[in-house]
Amino acid sequence: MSQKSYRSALFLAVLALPLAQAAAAQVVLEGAWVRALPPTQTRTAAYLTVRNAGAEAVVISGASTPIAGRVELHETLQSEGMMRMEEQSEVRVPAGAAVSFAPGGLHLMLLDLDTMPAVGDAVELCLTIDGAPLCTTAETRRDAAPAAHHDHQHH
Ligand SMILES: [Cu+2]
Repeated sequence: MSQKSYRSALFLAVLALPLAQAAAAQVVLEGAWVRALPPTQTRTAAYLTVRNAGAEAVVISGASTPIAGRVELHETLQSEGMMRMEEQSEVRVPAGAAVSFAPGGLHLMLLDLDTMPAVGDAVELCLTIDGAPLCTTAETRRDAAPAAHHDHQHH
C-alpha cells in the first residue's frame, strides 16, 4: 500500500466510528410504560414508541430491565380467532419512521421478574439499537394511557 492510500484508509477508519454511533443517536424512545399485573405473576409486558429521526433504518435486537431476568421482543398475532405471541429476533425501524410497541401488537415481554412493579413505579427500560443500549424510564400502569378510559364511562 502506498503511503498516500494508507493515510486515507486510516482517516476513513477514524471517521467510521462516530458515523456508526450517529444513527442510533437519532433514535428517541417515547411514552414507555410497564403493565402492572397481580404480584403473583412472574411476567408482564412493556410498551413504548421508538422514533427514528435518522436518515438510515435502525434495528432493535434486544431489550433489558433491572427488574426482569430477561426480556424478549414479542408480537401478538391473531390466527383463526386465537391470540398467540411470537418472538421476534429483531425489529426494524425505517428512516424517518416510528414503531409502536402497544397492547395487541408488538411488546417487550419481561420474563423471570424478581418482583412485579407497583402502579406508579419507575422502571428503567433499555433497548439494544444497532448494537448499543438506549435507555428510558417507564411508568408502571394498570392500563394504557388514562385518556383511553372514557370508553368505560356511562352517559
Ligand atoms: Cu409476549
